Amino acid sequence: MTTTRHRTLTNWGAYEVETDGMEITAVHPFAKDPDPSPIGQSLKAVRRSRVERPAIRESWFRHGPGSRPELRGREPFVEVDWDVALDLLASELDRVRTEHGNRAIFGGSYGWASAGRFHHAQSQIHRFLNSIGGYTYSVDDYSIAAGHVITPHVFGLSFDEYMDEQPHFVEISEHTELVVAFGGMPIKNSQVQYGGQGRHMLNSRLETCRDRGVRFVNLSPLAEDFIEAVEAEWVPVRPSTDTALMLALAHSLVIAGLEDENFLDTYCTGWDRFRSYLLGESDGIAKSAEWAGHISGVDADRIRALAADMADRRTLITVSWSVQRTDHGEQAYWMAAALASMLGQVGLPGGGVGFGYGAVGLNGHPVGYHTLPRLRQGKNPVSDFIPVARISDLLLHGGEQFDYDGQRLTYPEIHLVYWAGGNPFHHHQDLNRLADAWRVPDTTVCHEPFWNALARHCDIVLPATTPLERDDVGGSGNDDFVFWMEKVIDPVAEARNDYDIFSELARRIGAGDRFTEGRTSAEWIEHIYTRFQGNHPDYPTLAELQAAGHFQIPEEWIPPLASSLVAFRDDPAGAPLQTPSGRIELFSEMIEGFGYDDCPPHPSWLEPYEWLGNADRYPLHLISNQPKTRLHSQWDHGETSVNGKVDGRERLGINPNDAVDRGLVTGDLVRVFNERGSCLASLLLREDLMPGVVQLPTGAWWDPIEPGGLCRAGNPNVLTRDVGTSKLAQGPTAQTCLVEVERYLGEPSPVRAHEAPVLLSG
Ligand SMILES: Nc1nc2c(c(=O)[nH]1)N[C@H]1C(S)=C(S)[C@@H](COP(=O)(O)OP(=O)(O)OC[C@H]3O[C@@H](n4cnc5c(=O)[nH]c(N)nc54)[C@H](O)[C@@H]3O)O[C@H]1N2
Ligand SMILES: Nc1nc2c(c(=O)[nH]1)N[C@H]1C(S)=C(S)[C@@H](COP(=O)(O)OP(=O)(O)OC[C@H]3O[C@@H](n4cnc5c(=O)[nH]c(N)nc54)[C@H](O)[C@@H]3O)O[C@H]1N2
Ligand SMILES: [Mo]
Repeated sequence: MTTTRHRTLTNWGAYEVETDGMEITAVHPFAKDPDPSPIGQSLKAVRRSRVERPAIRESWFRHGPGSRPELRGREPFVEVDWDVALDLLASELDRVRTEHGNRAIFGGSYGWASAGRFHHAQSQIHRFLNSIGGYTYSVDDYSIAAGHVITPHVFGLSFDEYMDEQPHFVEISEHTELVVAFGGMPIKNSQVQYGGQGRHMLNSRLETCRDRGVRFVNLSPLAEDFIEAVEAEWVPVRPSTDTALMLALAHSLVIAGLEDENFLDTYCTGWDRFRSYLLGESDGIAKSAEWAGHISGVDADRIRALAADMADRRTLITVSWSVQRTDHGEQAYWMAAALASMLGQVGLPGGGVGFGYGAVGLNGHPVGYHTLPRLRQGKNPVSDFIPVARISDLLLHGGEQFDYDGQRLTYPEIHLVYWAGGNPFHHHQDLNRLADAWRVPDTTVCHEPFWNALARHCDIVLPATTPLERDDVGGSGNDDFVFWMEKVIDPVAEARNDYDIFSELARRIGAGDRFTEGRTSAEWIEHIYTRFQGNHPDYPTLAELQAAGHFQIPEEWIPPLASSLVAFRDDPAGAPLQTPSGRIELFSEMIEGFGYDDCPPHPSWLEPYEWLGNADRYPLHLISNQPKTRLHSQWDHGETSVNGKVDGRERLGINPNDAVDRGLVTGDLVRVFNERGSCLASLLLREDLMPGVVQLPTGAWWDPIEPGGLCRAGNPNVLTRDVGTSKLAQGPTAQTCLVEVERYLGEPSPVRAHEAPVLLSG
């Protein structure tokens, strides 16, 4: 058998993929990657579970838009020729925009899609929809929505700017003495980088820090949120209670007289108001170590000792993104900023507060997305938008008003939903509610390589290629490699590139030239690469990149980042922050002016809508964290993901005490449930999980037995609640969720998630 090898890039790293022309016979990690991710092995499943031909839901095909929407997700599909599908979709897009205006098209299309700068599905769909008059869009993301909105209010920087400025690896290893990590820095998460990465460095960088004497404290329900090698001290914290714990650390500083008065006076505003809340002067409740001990489950003496330690040395407070994916998630980030301000180390090397080190991998100096090749998306003439996680509300409450960051906005009435490169039936909370909301539009459309739950729920499903089936150039703003991504195999069955699908649709709607500018994919890749290289004459030409496969941007070519926090520290009057006061806002008059009952004007503890402190019928807190074995729902049918399951079902982690109470052992088939839904999982007893907490990773393809019924595969989003963090950010709150677990006594129905639906020929 002769095989060939081709370089590709994924969101979890670079690989050389070996093929006999049909199957992927082997996947070899990139030689320069010291710690490659096993997720790459799943690429061998490229021909399985594929959408092979354009498919249209039967009722929609026979009776037109809006027919029997309640059958979405369980009706057969009619397979049709590309021309039939494209003609139908083009005329439906035209009908909706003519009858209802472009705002009736929801094209937010949130999701991670695949690596590759040109074939990036979100860039393609947004450019296409802009070329035909625009669409209702979405803002922020599922990762850090609350962080995105609160950070500018506190630091006067966008969240992305803040992430660029926060202490980087070299600073931490050289200056930081103590890292106090809320939500840890899970190594599993650093496998992944939006856009791809050449090298996985978190492991070795954490070891370097340890060798230089940096001490780590892991404040998290899961010990596994740090690698063992750094010997982090594990302090189990009840989920969704971090704000209370941080308040008590702050209170302990004040009681011991350890807060940095000079920093608070010079660089912050609102310390008085906040201090009076901390001490209980404003509300009668001192936020003491004892008070927070009852809430968070952390011993009061431990809290006081940690506060003293933090004041005594160069301390970096880190907060994972998961911590703000909770009810009132804004407060945790704001409170972390307040605590760091009280230590007076913001703007000092290796001090202050930083967010998401597990997710972005204790990165070095970021290259910045702006410097990479990219496809311009054009201008969207429609001004309507939603905070990304309000998708079900949008569909259910068209015409009604909602709040967001000081604005009163109206949900437009949506008639058509169009998705390419994301999977709302993976990422959204309360999937049974989403399925109800999904019945509202006349038409739902997606481009998908695979028959996952999104594809099953659409009226028109167009088969898309994966990156293995096309050339591209790839790279990430958080990494210093640029890759040539080479096509490995021909498109599977009738799959087409998103670009080619949109080009055909645009042509039918009379926007062909606007969308394509007369270029083929290959010409576009050359165009965007050449434009990028034109700004950096030292970079290789496209031909040189293609020949070499990749290049690493030398450190000295990466422009130095101006740190506004350092400048502010040096000269608070001359280089003020871009907040209303020019300082770090521990009290925000602007937020006070919004008058939100669920987002007070200074960091505050607000009881989450459900948590271990008010657990009754559902006594266990569910953590649905990111999966070790895949990227979200991507390649769920691939070997790395499948090997992590039992009989096709996810494993639910539980503390042995909670298992004993329920008479359960490892390997038991259990039902996880609450009032919103239920799923099956295979039980796994874990000593490294705190009592009262269970853990089920995200990403199993949703596989309900019947509408609203038991999910056989173990998708945690049948259990999570679909409520925003607050009126400020309206972010998702997936990590705030109570459940109960019991042995499943029914006949275990086999998982069908990876099978295609019934397909009829057209
Ligand atoms: N319970 C719970 N839920 C969560 C989270 C949580 O912590 N807990 N985390 C949230 C977070 S942070 C995120 S970012 C989201 C992630 O949610 P998503 O980003 O929506 O999840 P993915 O599985 O990455 O979905 C990408 C989809 O794009 C498809 N795709 C890949 N490449 C291409 C392409 O080139 N073209 C086309 N047309 N399609 C392509 C894939 O097959 C897949 O279906 O999930 C969120 N959901
Ligand atoms: N392998 C892999 N890596 C990924 C992804 C993936 O799908 N697969 N997805 C990527 C994406 S899109 C994102 S946004 C990032 C997400 O990065 P994070 O948001 O940090 O990731 P999670 O895995 O959801 O959460 C990390 C840990 O936080 C802890 N935790 C949860 N809730 C709480 C809480 O209330 N308090 C405290 N103190 N700890 C809590 C849990 O123990 C959990 O293991 O990861 C990225 N990395
Ligand atoms: Mo994310």
